[in-house]
Amino acid sequence: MKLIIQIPCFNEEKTLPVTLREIPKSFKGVDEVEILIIDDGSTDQTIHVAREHGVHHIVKLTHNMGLAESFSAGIDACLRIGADIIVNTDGDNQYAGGDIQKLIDPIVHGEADVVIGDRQIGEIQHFTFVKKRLQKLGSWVVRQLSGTQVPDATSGFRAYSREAALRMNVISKFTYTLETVIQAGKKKMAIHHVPVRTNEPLRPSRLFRSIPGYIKRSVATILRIYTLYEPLKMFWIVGSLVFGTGFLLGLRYLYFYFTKQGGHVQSVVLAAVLMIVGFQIAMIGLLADIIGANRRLIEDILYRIKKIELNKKK
Ligand SMILES: Nc1nc2c(ncn2[C@@H]2O[C@H](COP(=O)(O)OP(=O)(O)O)[C@@H](O)[C@H]2O)c(=O)[nH]1
Ligand SMILES: [Mg+2]
Repeated sequence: MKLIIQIPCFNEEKTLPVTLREIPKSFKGVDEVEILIIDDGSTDQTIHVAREHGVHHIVKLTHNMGLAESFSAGIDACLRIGADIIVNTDGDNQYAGGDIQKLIDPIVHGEADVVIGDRQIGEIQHFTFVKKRLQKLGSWVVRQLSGTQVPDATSGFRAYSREAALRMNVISKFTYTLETVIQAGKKKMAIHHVPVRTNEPLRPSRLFRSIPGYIKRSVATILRIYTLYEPLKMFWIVGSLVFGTGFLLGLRYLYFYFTKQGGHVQSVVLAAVLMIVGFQIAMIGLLADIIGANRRLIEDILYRIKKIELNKKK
């Protein structure tokens, strides 16, 4: 068993040494441990610091591509290097390196494909009240949509089995955390969660800068990914709402027509328009569903190609 711990880094020269120091050198059930950092176009000495501290692999992106791209680049590299388990942690030592064993245990024992470290948000002192509420709400929405029990969906402290990593395709540019949970749920992977400890912050969060921006991007990501996996449901819900509004308006018109000697012709026009548009939205859902079937086939081909590619190298 080979474990690779990947750390996405963007200008982490100050905190990376602490993060690396906290990571144990060996783990139960694992023969080899290697560390990989993804340098997302850092302008500081991150790479130099990483080399000095004995990081085994460095994936260097030439300019800042964002966390989601870095995560995918890291997963690709880990698979090529032959990882059987991939752990992702942050470069600011937010997560306790000492809990990596807990994170990988369910995968080592063959019980899980994905294990998510639960920070137990309610107990973190330095999170503001609003941040706690938002994270909890976000996790609740993701649980409903993904059909999983993940308590902390935005946690970046996770372990993936090789199979799970091969099947994962990150599409969004902003956050991979929510997307991968929904994907894993929809692909019926076994997702476990374990309580993990967090450390005091060494610097302020860079991903959670402004509340409205964070909400906007999270909602957009969740909606997009959910639509990707359940296009029929999504379009039918929107279509039925529009159609239903038109239908009720039509009934109202008929009521006035028969009881009060005539309604307004404008409401008939509006009712008809809404019903037609609503119906068409629902029909687009069918089209999206057919396209979705193709995506599933393409994903399966991608999975097989990755496997062939990687087996050749081994
Ligand atoms: N690749 C990449 N990583 C980033 C970027 N911004 C933050 N990170 C990394 O993402 C992780 C979490 O970032 P952080 O600012 O601590 O956000 P937090 O999760 O809200 O605490 C750290 O390992 C950062 O180095 C970015 O633009 N690109
Ligand atoms: Mg952090």
